[in-house]
Amino acid sequence: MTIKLIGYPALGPTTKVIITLKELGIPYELDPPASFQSLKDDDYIKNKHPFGKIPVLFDGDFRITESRAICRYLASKYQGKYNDTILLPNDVHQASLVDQYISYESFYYDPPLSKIVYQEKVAKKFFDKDPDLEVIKENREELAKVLDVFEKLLEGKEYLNGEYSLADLFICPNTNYVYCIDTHSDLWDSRPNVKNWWNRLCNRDSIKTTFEEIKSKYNNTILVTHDIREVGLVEQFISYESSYDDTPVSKIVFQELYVNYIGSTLDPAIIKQDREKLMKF
Ligand SMILES: N[C@@H](CCC(=O)N[C@@H](CS)C(=O)NCC(=O)O)C(=O)O
Repeated sequence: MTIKLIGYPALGPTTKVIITLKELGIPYELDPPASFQSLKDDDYIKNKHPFGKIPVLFDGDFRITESRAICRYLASKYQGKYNDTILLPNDVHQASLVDQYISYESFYYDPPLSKIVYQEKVAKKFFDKDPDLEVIKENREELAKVLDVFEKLLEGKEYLNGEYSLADLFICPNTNYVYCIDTHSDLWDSRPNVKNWWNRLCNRDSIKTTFEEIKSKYNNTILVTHDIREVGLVEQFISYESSYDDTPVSKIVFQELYVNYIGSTLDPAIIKQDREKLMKF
């Protein structure tokens, strides 16, 4: 049974799941939602994600939401099935340590990073707001402190838990967004252990190809296939078209083309009136 992933590949949580699927060699189908607004439809909330979010994964009848939970599920069920990659160790102590690093990632590393992503990549594009330089500065400082700790944690190790795991994988999507901004890459590059770790991660096949796809298809912008503003604007223009423009056009079409067929006579006053309306639009 093919695994179906609902999400937009260039958005961090969906990217995490895609990297996990690739790491484990699991075949899957991507099913991007019709629009961001559709995530709030009753049907979507009832049958896909109760908070109206992406990603959502279906494995046959089994449905699971939330990127980290999805990736853990995939590793627990499929690791070892299609290749030898291990993302969650079988040993209970090692697995618990991976959970510990995931917790560092979720609660210390990701929050300041996400705030920088929001200011740099989302505020202008989606809300037409200039990035708040004070927020960026504060969160850079916070992230720098976290990276100082990571620098020590990575001493003598290739990955956070020694061996590569979900903890390393989870940091990749948002780090990629911020690292690609020239004014922020120093945060990683100025710390030798962190820098080597990040380079090692970027050279993994699954991560490299995923980032290359995001760069070539989406130019490292947060959302491109279904840009929230473009979708909103298209819907707005459809509404203009059906509510305003189409009404006088339809009346002229009726007068000019159909009245003959129904044995009636053309009414020049209606045509004149609707031509005037149409010109205003
Ligand atoms: N904790 C969730 C976060 C999911 C999330 O916030 N997804 C965003 C896209 S990156 C979303 O669906 N936003 C739609 C909305 O909030 O309306 C996860 O890791 O899956």
